[in-house]
Amino acid sequence: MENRERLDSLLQGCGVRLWGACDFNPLAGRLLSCRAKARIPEKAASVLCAAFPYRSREPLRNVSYYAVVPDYHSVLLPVLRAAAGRLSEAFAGYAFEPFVDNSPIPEVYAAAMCGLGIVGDNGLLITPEYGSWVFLGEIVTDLPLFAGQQPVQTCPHCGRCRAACPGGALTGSKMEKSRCLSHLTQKKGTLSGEEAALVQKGELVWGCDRCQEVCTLNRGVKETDFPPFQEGRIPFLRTGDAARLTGRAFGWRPPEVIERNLRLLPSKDERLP
Ligand code: B12
Repeated sequence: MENRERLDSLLQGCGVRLWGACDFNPLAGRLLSCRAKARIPEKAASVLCAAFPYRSREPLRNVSYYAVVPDYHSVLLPVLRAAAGRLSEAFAGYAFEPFVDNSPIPEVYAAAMCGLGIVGDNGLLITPEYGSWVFLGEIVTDLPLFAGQQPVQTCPHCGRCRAACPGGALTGSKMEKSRCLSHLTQKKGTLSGEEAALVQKGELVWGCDRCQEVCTLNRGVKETDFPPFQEGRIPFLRTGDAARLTGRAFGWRPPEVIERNLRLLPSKDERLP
């Protein structure tokens, strides 16, 4: 890729260590519908994807690892905005738009096309260094960096994630969201009896990590060395915490959702000695 070294030093300077680039065109027909879609530059040509590791081992927790750390949207957007700003200065006349999660880009596939890792049967991007314990974000630009389709590699299909999924959400060719505990623990309102029973099969009052915990490619991977995710970690929530704590990934839902889950998993409301 032309400009690789220049881009690398610029992105590293902004705290973006793991990144890659791919052609926008193969993604154009697969964009997710969301309001942020309007921000995609008119003549989008390339996507710069970045991965940020977030996991440190937690001996005791009742929320999934992604919610232990400060809200990744608030952490990563400023990093990518700063990077986009530096890129605009370095490549005058081109547009650079950052996105995190709330993004029209199917981030897992885009990151795989950028060579950041492979796509697991659990639908997640698995990097060689940190496994799947990374958040993704990207900058879409009209600067041509890469043409053509880069192949997306997949995991060796060992079957562990499929077998371990508490809700059996990974049995078909697509993830069945309605049986995914991550989805159910985040769902607003009253859960049906079947949904509540599934939440009770899990261990966590927010999110689910089962398909990642059993993944063979996650064995022996490095813990996070990204400073914003090494601090401010809250692995355990008790009644009342969700309303009190701000700037967390669960903040986009009313606190009643976690309170409901704590009632479904009462033993998880007690901090063990
Ligand atoms: C909505 C969403 C969820 C929903 C639904 C997920 C789903 N798969 O339907 C719920 C709440 C369940 C969820 C759960 C989780 N999520 Co989520 N989620 C998203 C979000 C916002 C959109 C995903 C989406 O709706 N995809 C649409 C469906 C249709 O995608 P799909 O089934 O994969 O179909 C696409 C592919 O088939 C693709 N495709 C197939 N073949 C090919 C080939 C090529 C060449 C291309 C280009 C595309 C392509 O095209 C389809 C349409 O785009 C993304 C961020 C993003 N913008 O991508 C994060 C994201 C995927 N989630 C993330 C995380 C961390 C999680 C959890 C681990 C959180 C947790 N601990 O509980 C769990 C994991 C559950 C699991 N195993 O998937 C991370 C994943 C990071 C990683 N390492 O991969 C992301 C990327 C957020 C981020 N910015 O970091 N999530």
